[in-house]
Amino acid sequence: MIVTKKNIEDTIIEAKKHPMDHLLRWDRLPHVWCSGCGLGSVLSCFVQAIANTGIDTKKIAVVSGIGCTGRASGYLNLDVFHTTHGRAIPFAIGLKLANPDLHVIVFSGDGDLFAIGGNHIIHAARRNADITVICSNNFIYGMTGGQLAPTTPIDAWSSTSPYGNVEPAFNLCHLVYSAGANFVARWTSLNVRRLEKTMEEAILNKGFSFIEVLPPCPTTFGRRNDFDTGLKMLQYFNDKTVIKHDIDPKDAPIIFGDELIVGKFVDKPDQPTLDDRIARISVKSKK
Ligand SMILES: Cc1ncc(C[n+]2csc(CCOP(=O)(O)OP(=O)(O)O)c2C)c(N)n1
Ligand code: SF4
Repeated sequence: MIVTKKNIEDTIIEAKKHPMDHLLRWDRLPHVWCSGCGLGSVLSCFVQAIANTGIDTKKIAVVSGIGCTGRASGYLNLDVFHTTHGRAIPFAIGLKLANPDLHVIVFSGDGDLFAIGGNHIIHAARRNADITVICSNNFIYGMTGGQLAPTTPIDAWSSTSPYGNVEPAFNLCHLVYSAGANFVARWTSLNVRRLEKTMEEAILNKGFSFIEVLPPCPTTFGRRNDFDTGLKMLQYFNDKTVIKHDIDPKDAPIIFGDELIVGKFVDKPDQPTLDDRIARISVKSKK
């Protein structure tokens, strides 16, 4: 090949391409997330997991609510929906019921899914609706300035608990498991390989699959709670994380200062899903 300025430039452009480029919307970047925020790592695991599943991307839909986490859907080069506060789950269930061949994935924040959206998520789990939910739990309402969330650990500081939080936090994994979820896991954003693998499994699992991911939020949670850089929070995760698979999620509450239990807690793929039950009545009604 004759070496020209043009083909050197083409080679450089080619080398700069990332293998996951096709799953991202480059026209939407740079993203809005703060320096040190863990959401970029979580999104990176997510696109890699999608690629690993081998599912035709035309058969994937991603739904988010609002907040910093909710912005993730806008960066994906897939069929994505940035919905209203707390309504990602009913939107996702509607998509799945209308087109059962779709793999529908909800990617949203702890405030969005378990505060205003709390009623929807417990009923989606109760029905064992065949969707995947990835919940980024940064222990706070990030985007709106660090207000107390139902996940804020007891004693933690937030903009609306200036003397420390007096309310016990939800254990999200226990909540969805006790409601009926058949796949439940928790990782921090530091556990990238495990998180990626678990995301792949959750997307392929039939039934209500739930992954809680803990990313650092140095800006609104961290700076009020001695983790003013992303690195400090990651160091905390590194020091405190203990991996336990196949446990009852009730034994894995998040209490700051204690060991932080992560792992694939529940994987019971044989439970009938909402789709299975609907298919059964459609067969009966045809008789
Ligand atoms: C109906 C409604 N009420 C309030 C808001 C304001 N709001 C925007 S983001 C947000 C908090 C989101 O928290 P979380 O889901 O934990 O996401 P994070 O920003 O922490 O990733 C709230 C209350 C809104 N957008 N819509
Ligand atoms: S406020 Fe927190 S969650 Fe939101 S982008 Fe900044 S660091 Fe990330």
